Amino acid sequence: MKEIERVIVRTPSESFWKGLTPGLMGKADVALAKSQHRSYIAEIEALGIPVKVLPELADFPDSCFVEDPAIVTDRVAILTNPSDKSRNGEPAYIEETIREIYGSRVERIEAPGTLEGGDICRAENHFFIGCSRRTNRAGADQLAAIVTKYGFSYDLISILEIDGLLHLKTGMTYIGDNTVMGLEAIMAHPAFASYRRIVVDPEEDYAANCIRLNDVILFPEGFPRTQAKLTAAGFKVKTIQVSEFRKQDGGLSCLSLRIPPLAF
Ligand code: CIR
Repeated sequence: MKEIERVIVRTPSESFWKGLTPGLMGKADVALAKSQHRSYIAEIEALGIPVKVLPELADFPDSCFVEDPAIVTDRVAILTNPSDKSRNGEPAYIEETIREIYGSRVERIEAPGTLEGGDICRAENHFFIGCSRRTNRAGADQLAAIVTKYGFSYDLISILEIDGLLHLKTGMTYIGDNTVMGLEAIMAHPAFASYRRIVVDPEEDYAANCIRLNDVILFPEGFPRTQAKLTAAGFKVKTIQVSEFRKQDGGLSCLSLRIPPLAF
């Protein structure tokens, strides 16, 4: 199955440790983050998927979390409007790369709407749009209108009640084959009722964010109980170390834009 044709990432810069985070897990080690990032790229390339590596941006400590400033689909790309001042300039730095691929098929979230890609989960022709402290209702409504225009359906999912959850995808992943995986509080939402649901182990919340790359699930190292659930459900899992990105509140999905074969 070929769902991802190419991937875009951005190298973490020396300022990486200064990014937004409550800091509960200590200060990130930049050298280790860079090395883990190289391994992330290597894992993707090993699957035969080409990776475009964008240069680091020292003025934007969180800019390696490239999933947040843009949303990519087979039909359109959307430049977002990150809510925090320190990240709000990031879409401008990825626009050229996005336009090289999507040409004029690029839409944009505008103020007063705010939206970050981490809140947006695509499941085939359907979008789960998270409303969070980063993605407000105006931003969610703008995205809903855009995806509808391009033939997708959607559900809005508020995560405001879930303590400490940054983005919707911090707490869930669509892993293909009509299956979602995530925190119990999210999996209980009626929008997921028609999916096969895998609840992450209560001690392993961080494992709720992973990525499916064609036939493989790239999964964070150190969460054996949830990993076992995925394996038991028939998924092929490959683990990777991402401790330094976790310290900055980022997961595996945040580190890349995964572009499917274009349908236009
Ligand atoms: C932030 O707070 O914006 C970054 N430190 C982490 C962003 C993680 N991105 C994501 O979940 N998509």
